[in-house]
Amino acid sequence: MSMFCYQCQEAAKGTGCQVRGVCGKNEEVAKLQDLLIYVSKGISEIVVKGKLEVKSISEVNHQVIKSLFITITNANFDDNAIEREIIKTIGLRNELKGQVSNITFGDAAEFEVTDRASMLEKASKVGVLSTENEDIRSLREMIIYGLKGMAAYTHHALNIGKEDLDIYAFIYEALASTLDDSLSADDLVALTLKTGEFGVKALALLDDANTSKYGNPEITNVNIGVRNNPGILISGHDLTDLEQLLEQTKGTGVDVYTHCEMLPAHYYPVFKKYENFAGNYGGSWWQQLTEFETFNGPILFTTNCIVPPRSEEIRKRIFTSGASGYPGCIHITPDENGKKDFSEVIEMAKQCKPPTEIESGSIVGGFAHNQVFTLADKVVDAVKSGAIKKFFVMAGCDGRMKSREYYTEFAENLPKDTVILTAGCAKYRYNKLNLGDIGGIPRVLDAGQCNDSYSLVVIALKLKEIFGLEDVNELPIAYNIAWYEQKAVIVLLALLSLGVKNIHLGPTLPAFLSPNVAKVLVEKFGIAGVGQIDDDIKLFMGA
Ligand code: SF4
Ligand code: SF3
Repeated sequence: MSMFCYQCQEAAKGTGCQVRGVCGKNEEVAKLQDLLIYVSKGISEIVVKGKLEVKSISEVNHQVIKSLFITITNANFDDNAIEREIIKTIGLRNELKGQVSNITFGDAAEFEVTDRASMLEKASKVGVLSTENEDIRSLREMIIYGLKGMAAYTHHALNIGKEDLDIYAFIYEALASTLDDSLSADDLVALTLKTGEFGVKALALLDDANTSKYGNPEITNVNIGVRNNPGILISGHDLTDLEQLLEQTKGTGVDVYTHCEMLPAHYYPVFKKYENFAGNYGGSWWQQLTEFETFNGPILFTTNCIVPPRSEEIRKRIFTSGASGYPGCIHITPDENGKKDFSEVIEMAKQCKPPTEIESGSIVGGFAHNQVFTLADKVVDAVKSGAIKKFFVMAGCDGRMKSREYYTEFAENLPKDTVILTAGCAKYRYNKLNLGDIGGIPRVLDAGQCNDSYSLVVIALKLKEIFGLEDVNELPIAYNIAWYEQKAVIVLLALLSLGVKNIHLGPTLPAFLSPNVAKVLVEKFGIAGVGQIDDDIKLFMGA
């Protein structure tokens, strides 16, 4: 076995990728990612045992969240970039050690590597399978994947200038705990739930960062056709990159289109003022292989999900920033003030043909908490009158497996008196279907990106209050969540920590759940997979 990774829903054979990732990650990248996580654990051990004050080590805080983010599925395939982060993190780790004395640390805090070969050799001893007990391994990895999602959201908030030191302190505590052989499975189950609690904090932090900077999302029709100017396609989740790109393209004759998880940017008032913010191009991340061909212009990835491009021509048009990276693609780094220079992307766009139209019309979204609260009376009346029988939270990720057709068919077959609440790229399975509305309320309410699943929680808690219920599970809301990468893991853990029960997770349960850990989730939280559409709908509707 040359590598082992089972962090995403596409893990080979439902157990783990062992030669090359289904995502396209090769052995070297997989191993370097393992080592980056390992050295981040080492730093965490020093911070925790050395009782270092989180507020006095901000460079380390930022490095650790960036490192976690880089290892998220489909974020960074660039071995050289990951190697640079390992070297940087080891340097920071060694400086930190200089601040403490008389403490013995483990190998993660002490090991040294000299070159790529020694990195790969070390990595092969410290990866996922280095934990022998399968239940401990399962819990450790679930915590780490939750932390990766948490770090991604925290990183976006940081880019907007918002931080919560308690989140960093928790990340250190949790990462250090994954090295601690004295912790039992019960201890790690408790830590998993605590990870969910901090997940809620991270989601709230990012929500506050986004809405305080860009305004509250509002109902918006987003054009899915094209204009006649050349365009830049921006993908991923980072709104600060989008803001800078829109500023720099103003008046250049180059339009900006969103792709995949960047679609919800259109819902924010601040971005609406840009006349060259043209619309959304294409569908979910995995459709990029064909859609980038017809887009014709440059593509800027601010985060995941990158699919290895099929041709040199496309690769040359891909730029990356932040935690994302791809070998041979230009990576745009910020200056000391956080400013990124996108002139190379803009100049390339000017030389390219305008995008080829692949669809036309518009899609509606912007149903985040603030907007939904303004519609609260209407929604409550519809529930009381029986016009709306049930809400279905269908948030999360999309993926390329055929089994994901389940979600389209599920949405199509839901009774007409139900409403889908969505967030994340999972929405592309049903956001272009004509599912109609109930008394003017669309049957698919899109809150935004995967992190805006937070909005769905805030809405649920508000409805609980309005209806005077004791328990959020008494609401007429069912949860049928699709997952793919690690941000969905933190969203799931956040929902569990808020007491949400009976969540269905698909299209398959995570490979990283050992049978015993899966049993705990089933018994404690009623977690279940998905089955046949008709049976599932009957089950959800309580028939
Ligand atoms: Fe496999 Fe997913 Fe890991 Fe990629 S991220 S190597 S597809 S388990
Ligand atoms: Fe999608 Fe990659 Fe997860 Fe933000 S873009 S949800 S998969």
